[in-house]
Amino acid sequence: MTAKGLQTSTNNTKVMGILNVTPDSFSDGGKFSSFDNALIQVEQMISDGVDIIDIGGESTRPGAVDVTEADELSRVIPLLKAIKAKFDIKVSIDTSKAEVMSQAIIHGADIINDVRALQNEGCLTVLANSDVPVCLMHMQGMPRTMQENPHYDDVIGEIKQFFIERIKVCEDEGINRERIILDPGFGFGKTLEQNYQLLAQLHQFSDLELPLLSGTSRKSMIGNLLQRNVDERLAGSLTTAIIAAQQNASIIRVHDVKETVDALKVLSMTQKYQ
Ligand code: 9MG
Repeated sequence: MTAKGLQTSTNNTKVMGILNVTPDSFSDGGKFSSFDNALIQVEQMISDGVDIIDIGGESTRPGAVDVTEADELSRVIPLLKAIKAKFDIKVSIDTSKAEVMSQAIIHGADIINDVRALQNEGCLTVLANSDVPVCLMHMQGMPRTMQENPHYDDVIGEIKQFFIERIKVCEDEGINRERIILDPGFGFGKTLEQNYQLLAQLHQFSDLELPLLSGTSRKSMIGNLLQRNVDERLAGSLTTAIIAAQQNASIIRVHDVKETVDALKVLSMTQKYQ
């Protein structure tokens, strides 16, 4: 599979459903951290029209503490194997650890989603030795402290420069650009204003000619703007999904699959006549 195949010209945006398998899952209250519940959640997302399931065994929310490799492997790999055995669905593994990437690829992962853009030791080599697409996300700082004082002189320009550098590093290592997906990393070391500037100007990354992933679902950029708790952010999440899709985002990463699929279908119907 190449990531380039994910690129959209008219609206054919893919929906990536979030499956957090951490005890402190971001906004499902850890409801789906048990194995069986996770599989039920996958089945539901498939019937709701999901294109890709993104499994994450490390919490990357602001302030999150590190998880050991052994814990992450034990959370992610058995679930990946079970999903691949039971369902016909693409699976992305959200990890920054080389060993988790390696095991995930062996067990059939379709995409590696790395919020640290393959900057951790060994990650480039693992990807170079595979043919799996990879999502390179931008983050300023590290999850524990990234929201303390984010600063940019030019948020779009600096993120674009980061992408250009990481694409070059990947290509030099033998990961060709056809396998790369880019993600500006909403909420990862960005103020509220910077997040909305990024969302409004997502099209500015189009000249890199790679698929874009947008992940705003239920994030603080919505909660803080609207003064809504995490379970009250659906309208905000859908609005941001549509704004991203209108600028040709190829993948939207969401908690609320059914509602997002519906919203994208409505958008797609209007785009036929534009
Ligand atoms: C794991 N994770 C949490 N938020 C994310 C986002 O916005 N993008 C990507 N690629 N991964 C994310």
